[in-house]
Amino acid sequence: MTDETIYVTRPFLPPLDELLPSLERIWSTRELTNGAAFHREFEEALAKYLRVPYVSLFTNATVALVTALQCLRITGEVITTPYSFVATGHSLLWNGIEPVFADIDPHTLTLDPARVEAAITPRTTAIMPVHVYGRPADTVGLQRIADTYGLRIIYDAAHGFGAKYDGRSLADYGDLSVLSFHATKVFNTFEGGAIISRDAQTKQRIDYLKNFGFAGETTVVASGINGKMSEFQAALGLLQLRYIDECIRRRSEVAKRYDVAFADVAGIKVLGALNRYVPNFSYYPIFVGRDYPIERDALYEKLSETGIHGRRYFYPLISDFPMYRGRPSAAKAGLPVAHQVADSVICLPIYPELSEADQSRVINCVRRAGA
Ligand code: T4K
Repeated sequence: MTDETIYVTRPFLPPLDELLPSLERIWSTRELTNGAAFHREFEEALAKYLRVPYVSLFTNATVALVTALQCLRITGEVITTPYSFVATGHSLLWNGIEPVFADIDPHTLTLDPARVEAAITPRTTAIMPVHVYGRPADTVGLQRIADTYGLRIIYDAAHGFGAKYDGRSLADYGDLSVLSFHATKVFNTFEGGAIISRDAQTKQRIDYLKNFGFAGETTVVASGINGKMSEFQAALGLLQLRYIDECIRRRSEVAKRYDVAFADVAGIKVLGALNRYVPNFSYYPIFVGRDYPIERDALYEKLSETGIHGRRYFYPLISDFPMYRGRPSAAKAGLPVAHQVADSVICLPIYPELSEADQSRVINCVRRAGA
């Protein structure tokens, strides 16, 4: 047994020698960025792999979220979830949009359509749900509300790469969808992200917006940002696509072992399978309940002392950070489910190269921590 630190995730990297031909091409062409050959190739390859209409690559998902909101000219109030990474809320603040928090559903762990409906005001223009841990939001319920009230939906699908719901990629829902390719994600290009759009005109606007608004050498049509993915990232992404199915398969093995190991542990709840859903096993959250002998934070500390870096994704809630907590919708009383979930979660290590021996250390710690 090893005593080395076990991290919540370790990025998968393809063999370096397989990347070298791409690097040589970049070195010889001197085309490093601004939508060159690898960028175009990767966009096409991704659209094909994910079976989505249009892909616009970005430097990361946060800039992609900011741009997605600008693309649809979203203003006023947007109803969003407190149970996410801060980037979800920050993308609204960066656009001068008022985030309105609604409580989550205990099964999807993201926006509960009934709570969304109750939060709508004349200033509401859009909904921003998250496919938490790469599991689907209530896409049907949320779309019904959006259609009834004339609202747009931008999905934060940062965790959703490779997951499918009802035979469609999770990135294929809503008006726009945003993926992350950050180092800690199922599919990584070091940093990276993408917006998935439905028609050529929308993709064109996104592509202007991510390139300062340039529509030609001397024409600027919008106050765009610099959100472009570099050629290095795109070349790496193309190579990563060869390995993604095997990565997800290996993650599924890890998840299966956890499922078996925790099935009889009183007070530890895990997320089960869902109908019509093909998971990507991006995270392995456990929820520590009252029947477990010690509290969530005590288990978290025990794991840390043993060299196991679990993460409390997502604790604290976005609504509890200083730039959000003064808002009426951030009050604890209105978000009971989100608080209960955030106070009980720990995400355990899961990644393709996690060894069985290391996973056993994690399992033993969780099984024995309360004993
Ligand atoms: N929306 C949602 C729902 C998101 O979860 C995120 C990002 C976004 C939007 C925004 O996407 P990006 O703009 O990032 O594309 C991490 C990530 O930085 C962040 O991307 C991610 N969500 C969030 C859930 O987790 P930290 O602060 O937990 O990362 P860090 O540095 O503590 O890394 C966690 C573990 O991963 C480390 O213990 C070790 C390992 N690791 C990490 C890195 C960066 C490595 O082994 N190698 C590495 O290079 O935020």
